[in-house]
Amino acid sequence: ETGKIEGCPLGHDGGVRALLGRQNKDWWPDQLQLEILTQGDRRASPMDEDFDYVQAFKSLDYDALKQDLHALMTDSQPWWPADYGHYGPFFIRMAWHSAGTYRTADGRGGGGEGQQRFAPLNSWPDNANLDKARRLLWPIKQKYGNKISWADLMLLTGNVAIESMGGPTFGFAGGRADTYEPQRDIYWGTEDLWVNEGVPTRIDPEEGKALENPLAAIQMGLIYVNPEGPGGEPDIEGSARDIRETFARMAMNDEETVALTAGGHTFGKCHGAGPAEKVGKEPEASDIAAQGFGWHSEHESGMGGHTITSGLEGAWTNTPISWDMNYFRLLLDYDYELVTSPAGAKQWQPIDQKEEDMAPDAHDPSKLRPTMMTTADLAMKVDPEYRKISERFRDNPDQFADAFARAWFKLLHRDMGPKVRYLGPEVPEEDLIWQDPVPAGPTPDAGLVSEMKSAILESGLTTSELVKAAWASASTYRVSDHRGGANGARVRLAPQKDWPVNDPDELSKVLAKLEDIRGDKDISVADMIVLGGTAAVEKAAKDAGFAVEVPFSPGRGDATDEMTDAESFEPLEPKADAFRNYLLTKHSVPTEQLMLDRASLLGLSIPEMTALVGGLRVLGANAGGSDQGIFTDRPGQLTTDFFVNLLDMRTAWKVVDTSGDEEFVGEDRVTGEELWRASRTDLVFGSNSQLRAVSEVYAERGNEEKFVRDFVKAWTKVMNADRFDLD
Ligand code: HEB
Repeated sequence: ETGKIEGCPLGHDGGVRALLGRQNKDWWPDQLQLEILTQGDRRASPMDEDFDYVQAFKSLDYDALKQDLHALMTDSQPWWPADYGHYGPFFIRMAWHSAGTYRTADGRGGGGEGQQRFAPLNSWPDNANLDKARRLLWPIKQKYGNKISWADLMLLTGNVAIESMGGPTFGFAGGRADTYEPQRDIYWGTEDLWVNEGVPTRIDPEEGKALENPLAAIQMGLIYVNPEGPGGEPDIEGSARDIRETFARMAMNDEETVALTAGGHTFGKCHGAGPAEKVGKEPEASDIAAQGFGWHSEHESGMGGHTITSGLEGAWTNTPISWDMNYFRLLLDYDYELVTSPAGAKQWQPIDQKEEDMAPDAHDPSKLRPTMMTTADLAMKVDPEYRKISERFRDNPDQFADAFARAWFKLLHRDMGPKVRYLGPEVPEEDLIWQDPVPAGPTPDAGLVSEMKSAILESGLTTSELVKAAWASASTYRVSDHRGGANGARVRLAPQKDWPVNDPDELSKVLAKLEDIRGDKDISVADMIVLGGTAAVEKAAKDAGFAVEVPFSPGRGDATDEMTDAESFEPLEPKADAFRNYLLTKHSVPTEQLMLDRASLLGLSIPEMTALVGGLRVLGANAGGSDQGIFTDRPGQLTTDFFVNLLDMRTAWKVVDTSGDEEFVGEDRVTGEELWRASRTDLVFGSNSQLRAVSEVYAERGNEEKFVRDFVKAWTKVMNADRFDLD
């Protein structure tokens, strides 16, 4: 059944594919199914419902925490002794693997929720033994409690580790609140097997196999690439190809990739002291007495000098706990030969290595060990582009340090969204283009807002036009990495202004008119766009007989092209948007599932999604002038007609022959007269039992006003989704 979605790299639908991919239940059938306790609005989180992590973090003694972390680095514990007496490298790997699951296609993954604590990530082969790294942190987590989340703590610890070994950092921001259950909306792939079980690699040029969207790892259970090379083969060029593709999906270019890999492997070592068969099951499959630990090893002491993690063995440099230039020196100055580690992994060893270039043994300073490189490391030397960068960095240590510090900062903060979400004393001043900066906007007073509102409503722009422009602007927001949204008015910049879903000609007309109305008044275009939609919704409610006030929070700013990395916005383009009844091309999953994905990225609940779809239909928000789903004879009024007519037994539905299964016609059961046209995302509100139950509520007599209230609430939530500056 995996064949269904392979080779259909359409992207943006990763969340719904989560339904098709392997889930924790499939991997670990015996795992406790705690979800039965999160049914019926019961929460998984033990925190008070009004717990506010931002406030809690603000009361943290940040310097004291950092001091404790510095002390922890060299406080070796007998149950997991530190290599070279320093846990720094181990913690850097923990932080990198926490952040490194981020992928640009859907913004999911990353270190923002502390998901490394939960399955499947806590048990991925690539995360082997990081259970111990997190456990080493427990006394500090326990000490500082609510004031520091696991998500922040894991990443900060990586930062402090770099500092404590003399490495360069660019700053650090807290602000990542923990979640208390595994993410269920993320798609990691459909494969039944993992990397350690011989799952095939996802990129295979010979078979014409490209990496499926939105995935960013090359085999199930890896963060990015296989260190031993594609599919475990020591093919250095192939490794370079895989690294380039996967790091691009983590939003990293070649320079950032070289800086990160070389900088990371300036520290620490690989662990493969003995045969891999000696290592027991991953944490999620381990014995109850192991208390969350996995990978129990029967190889001698199972720890310290006997540790087996990746199966590769050895340090990259002769100075594994200090920041210096030895990685590039050893990489570029020596020739390498393929050897096999004690665990049987393929790795590379310097030919005729001088004694002074060998690494100390991690647990017996009297011994020397040859250094090593993985196939992935040699890509930094063999690939022509990577090599140019490696040589430049070798010759310019300052450039290397700066590039590493910046790329590391980006790695850790890429999914945090706008800078207003950054907390703590180490937030860097400098604005970075990948933060999608938005300048502070003016704060128009109530008088000006109501003047603008009246002018917009008198301008001749229709409800449909105004609602569509506001929706186009705000609905790019994704809760996964907090990018997009109405702030910045990037809907008037490339590439968004040209997205087909936004009906570019109509949009540019509406935007020009709104700017015209604004004139030289002190209100941003971003505000005008949202205000237009908001005013139109308010009028539509009034026309339906309900006097409601639709909340409007001014204060947005306008970004410019210079502040916008246009290319980085491309993954945000909706290829399907149920809210506007838009489908560019048929996907490999049913269109109604794409609706769930977008709703999930907008952070909407089932009722919120339902109210928005039903409301937007009667307001005429469809893209491209489609008449699907407009089940009303009074469009432009905020009524429950969508639900009433959808659920009316007078209508019988059938698929329109030519559409595959995307378009339907609703006919009068008795006369055969055509009444309505509909898409799958319209009809699913009548066919799916759960969505039908919610639709019934909105179709019931007496709930017309409730619908208006619910719609307005959900609308406002989307309009303000990126307003982290509001309380
Ligand atoms: Fe790394 C380690 C691979 C990137 C940082 N790594 C490691 C290992 C391996 C790898 C195999 C070993 C493990 C054990 O323990 O055994 N990486 C890799 C790859 C890649 C990487 C393939 C892609 C290219 N890294 C990276 C980055 C970073 C890092 C980006 C950061 C920045 N690592 C690291 C560290 C370490 C490692 C620090 C060490 C750890 C210890 O020592 O414990």
